[in-house]
Amino acid sequence: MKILVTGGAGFIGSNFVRYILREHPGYKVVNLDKLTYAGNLENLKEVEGNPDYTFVQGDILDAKLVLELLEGRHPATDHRPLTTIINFAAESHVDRSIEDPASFVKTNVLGTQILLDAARKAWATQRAAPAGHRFIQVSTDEVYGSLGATGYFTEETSLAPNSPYSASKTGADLMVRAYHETFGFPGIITRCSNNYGPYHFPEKLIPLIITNALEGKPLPVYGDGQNVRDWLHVEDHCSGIDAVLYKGKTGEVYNIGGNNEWKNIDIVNLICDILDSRLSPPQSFRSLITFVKDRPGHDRRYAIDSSKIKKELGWTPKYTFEEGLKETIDWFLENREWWQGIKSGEYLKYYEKNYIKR
Ligand code: NAD
Ligand code: TDX
Repeated sequence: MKILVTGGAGFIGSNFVRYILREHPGYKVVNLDKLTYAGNLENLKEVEGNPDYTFVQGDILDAKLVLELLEGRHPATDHRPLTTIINFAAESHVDRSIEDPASFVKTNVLGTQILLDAARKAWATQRAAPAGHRFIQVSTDEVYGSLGATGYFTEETSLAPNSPYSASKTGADLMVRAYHETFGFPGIITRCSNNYGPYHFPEKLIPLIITNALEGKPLPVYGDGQNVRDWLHVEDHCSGIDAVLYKGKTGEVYNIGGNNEWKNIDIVNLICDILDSRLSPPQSFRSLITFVKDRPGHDRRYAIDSSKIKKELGWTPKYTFEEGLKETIDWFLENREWWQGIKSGEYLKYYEKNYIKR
């Protein structure tokens, strides 16, 4: 299989690149990533010399570059056409989307449409897709909006995004759907709940709380801390995408979730307790918890019904949350240089010096 992964230097994409090269030796993976603030080649050190892996720095909005890669005409690749696209590339942080919605529309909606068009051209798709070709759109449960105290998002739940981020992901999903309906394009959409795990960018709740605690900084909890998220280990998300890659039906949507709901304040307390047991500080890390102004339009509750992917594709998550969270906290304890570099801004200088050849 010859795969174009976009956004493979980010949190989930880099975990997926490592996962796929480990689980499927011989697969060829080309990673196209713009290396925004969230992209980090340190995440991919482990696969750097792997002959089955190629990194190309570039933008999914660059239609010419995407087509060159898909048709095997790009000089950095081995001149083989690529038959699969897994689109992770996105602006992914809700808070940033409130500050700057336009960049989310550009990358998430227009970027996805440009990828779809390039794939359509490269794969010469008219009403029927050539066998074995696949476009997987990595989407999110946030497209369904917010739940009340009960109920779950199924694949049939109507789309009701509440933030510019989730609206842009919804736009992308609808574009994938429209290409399937109109052109017979082999698109599949996955919608996953909140991920956590190694290489999670420290602007998101779990890594922010772990790293702020280790720095002795306040642990900001938005609003009353009662908002609920459904957390899944990133490796389990990767295995879900892998199942869809093999057995998913084109034109379908698959929800992926951990059946693991937590109130934000309970997660923050749990992280503090694990850190207390690991580091025995003079005062509990809980003393750093600070309630702050709520996020505007803050979705109250997400909860995913993932029975379809379980029943139809045989996927099951492997991690329990307690085990996965402890492992993740240990990863952040052992990889201080990684997150300290990002948080101090030193990483940017390091990265410009080492990676960007202008
Ligand atoms: P991330 O922000 O950590 O990584 C995004 C990556 O995309 C970065 O490497 C960045 O450099 C790259 N990128 C951004 N714009 C680009 C462009 N124009 N061209 C090429 N590359 C570009 O995000 P993440 O948390 O790893 O999320 C990956 C995908 O999964 C996103 O599509 C997101 O919507 C989706 N998702 C995330 C979660 C979650 O909990 N993090 C849950 C469900 C779905
Ligand atoms: O400092 C914080 N304090 C806080 O209380 C931050 C950063 C977040 N929160 C709250 C907001 C949310 O209720 O924690 C919850 C999780 O927040 P984020 O980590 O920002 O994630 P969320 O908004 O739920 O979106 C995430 O999951 C779905 C990803 O960022 C998206 O890319 C994904 O689609």
